[in-house]
Amino acid sequence: MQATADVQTTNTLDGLIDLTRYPVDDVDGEAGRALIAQCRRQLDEDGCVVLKNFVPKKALARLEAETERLSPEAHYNQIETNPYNSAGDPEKPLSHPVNRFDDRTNGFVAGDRIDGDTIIRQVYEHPDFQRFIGAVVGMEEIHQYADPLADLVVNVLREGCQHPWHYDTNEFIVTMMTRQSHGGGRFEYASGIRSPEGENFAEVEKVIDGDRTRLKSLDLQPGDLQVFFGRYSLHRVTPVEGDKERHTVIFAYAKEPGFIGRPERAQRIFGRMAPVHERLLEEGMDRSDSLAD
Ligand SMILES: O=C(O)CCC(=O)C(=O)O
Ligand SMILES: [Fe+2]
Repeated sequence: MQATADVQTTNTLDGLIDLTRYPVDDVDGEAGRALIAQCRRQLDEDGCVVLKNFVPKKALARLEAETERLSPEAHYNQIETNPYNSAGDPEKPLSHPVNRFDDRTNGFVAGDRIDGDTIIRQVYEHPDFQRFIGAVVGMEEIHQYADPLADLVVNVLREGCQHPWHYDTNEFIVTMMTRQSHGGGRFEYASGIRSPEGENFAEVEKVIDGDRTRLKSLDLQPGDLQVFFGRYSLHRVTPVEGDKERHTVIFAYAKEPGFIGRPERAQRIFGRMAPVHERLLEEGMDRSDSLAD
């Protein structure tokens, strides 16, 4: 019976998302449409929207416990990166942004460690949530990755760990904070600092040098959901201070179904591959796309 199935689908988000404040289960209703319009306006202006307390207070202890349990499974890969995730350019001065390398020191828990009964996976996979995110980012449809490692990941930053200034290559990123550190671990960004028309290196250099005039710094808390267009907004997570880890969950979606990241990337980011990556490696992967770093 269709009606029963619908009711069940809708119900699973009950208690996991504050549906009164954020009616993602009714995007065609008046409140749903108003919410989407507001999110779209903010994304348009700022490239970022934060939905505070998206997960209701009652579910926070459970949410925090989920990534706390998973975090020992994180794979840490320390790399030196510039904002462009590219090689440096010896023709340019050392002060140029392309030559500004810094340590990226986070750990990732891969998606195949995150069970179906967790809040994070239930939200990530829920058709209503996907429809809502699609409407917010202006895409008719969005699809979960078909990559069992990179679809849903926990980003773990221990004391002293950071995610230095960078741009994303993903169209958009959806993150949910599940645990905040005692100090540091702030998400900072320079909205729209570059554009398809130009890199704006002079301004980027100022930001890397410590100029904070155009920066926004978010006070994210467990249960907050963030949608971010990181392709044109330079951003970072500042070093974590204190012995409490910072956890964010990254929900990865693509425009087309069936997206699988490159096997080499899986190996680098997660320290291993899934069977699907091994198969692709054997068959030889004829494709140019790759995931954002
Ligand atoms: O953990 C976060 O808040 C965001 C990290 C980030 O910028 C990224 O994964 O590209
Ligand atoms: Fe990023």
